[in-house]
Amino acid sequence: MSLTINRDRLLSEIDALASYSDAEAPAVTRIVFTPTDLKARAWMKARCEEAGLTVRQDAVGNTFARWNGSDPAAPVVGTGSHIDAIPNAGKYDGVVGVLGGLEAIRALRQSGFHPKHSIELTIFTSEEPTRFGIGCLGSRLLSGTVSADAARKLTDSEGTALDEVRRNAGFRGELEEVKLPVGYYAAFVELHIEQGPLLERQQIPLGIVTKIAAPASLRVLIEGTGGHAGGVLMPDRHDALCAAAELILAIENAARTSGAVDTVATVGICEVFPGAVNSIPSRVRLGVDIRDTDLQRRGVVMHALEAACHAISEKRRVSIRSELVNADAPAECAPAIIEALSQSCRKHELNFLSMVSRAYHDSLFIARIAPVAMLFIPCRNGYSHRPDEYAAPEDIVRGALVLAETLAALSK
Ligand code: HGY
Ligand code: MN
Ligand code: MN
Repeated sequence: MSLTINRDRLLSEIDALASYSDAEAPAVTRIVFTPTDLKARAWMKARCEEAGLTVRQDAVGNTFARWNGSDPAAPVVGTGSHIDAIPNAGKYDGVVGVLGGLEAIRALRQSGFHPKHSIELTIFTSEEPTRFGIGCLGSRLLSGTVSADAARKLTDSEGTALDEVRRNAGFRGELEEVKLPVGYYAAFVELHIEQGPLLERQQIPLGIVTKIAAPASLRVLIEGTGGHAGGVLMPDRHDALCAAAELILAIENAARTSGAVDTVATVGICEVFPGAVNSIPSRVRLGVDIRDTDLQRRGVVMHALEAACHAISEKRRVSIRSELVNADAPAECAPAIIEALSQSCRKHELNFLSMVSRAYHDSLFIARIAPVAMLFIPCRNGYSHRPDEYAAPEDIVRGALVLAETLAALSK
């Protein structure tokens, strides 16, 4: 079987998809269920139908583009990723897995390959936590990791409920229908940029992911007394932003001193109220992201956060309340899928690095219901979630080629 990836088409489609953005190029912003996202979804659906795939969308907008295999009863071999993008992101995160997956399927169809298992490209809804505060909403619902009832309680930053937003976006049906039946997948493989510097540093063209780190996120509300920036003397202040500053540094310190490089913590959201230069901050909302490959170490950082909340609240006489949004287990990738990826790399005499993914992905949740592995390609300086995110054309093509080879091996 000789496989040819259509490089020009793949690269031009990545550029075309990037044009669906609410930010100035080269930045990409594509928040789930916004008009821009819906246009991008419609464009993706047309590309999949043009490629001869049958497309269905579920009640939360997960999109499945299927190439029917010769045995309709056989479990599906899946691939895919996401096309939503956080504010001021790049154009490769998620997109390489979706368009690279589509291109891999096209190359297999063109080569005359006929799968026994149906091969299905999935575009997962809301991989990014931007709109509803939790990552991987679509794959959590597909895998049953989040229940329909719990999902219905989610609201976006305007307070609009998920059900209302998705129905207005045209996705009908009940969230209960999203969960996939047991045994749906025979295998799932996700192609993604590394979002880290290791492959580039070690000059290795591909990464095979053996483990996906465990993400946790929390919201913290800090309330002080506020007041006039001139009239309130320093000893009388209960400044919510100064308390937040202490807490942020305590969180950073806990991650830095965990004893392992795999422990990371970020405060990516800091909303200050009332946000006037001459008014002492009375309320601060923080968004905290804590990850590790080891649950016990992650737990130590989360306990340190709680202890710091208590100590700072006492010392500064402000109220501090933390709310856990998610605390997920890590995922071990399946040896059989790792082996299939390794065989494909060897077949093309491509070196690869076995590695951990510190970013989370939809595969983290699909791993709850299927044997999963991921294939990484390098990204320049490891940059991601920034407009200068970049993957070289030859790396993208190599990733799609090895993915195609692997999908063929798994769907025979
Ligand atoms: O945050 C993550 O790891 C993913 O890129 N959403
Ligand atoms: Mn991302
Ligand atoms: Mn991603």
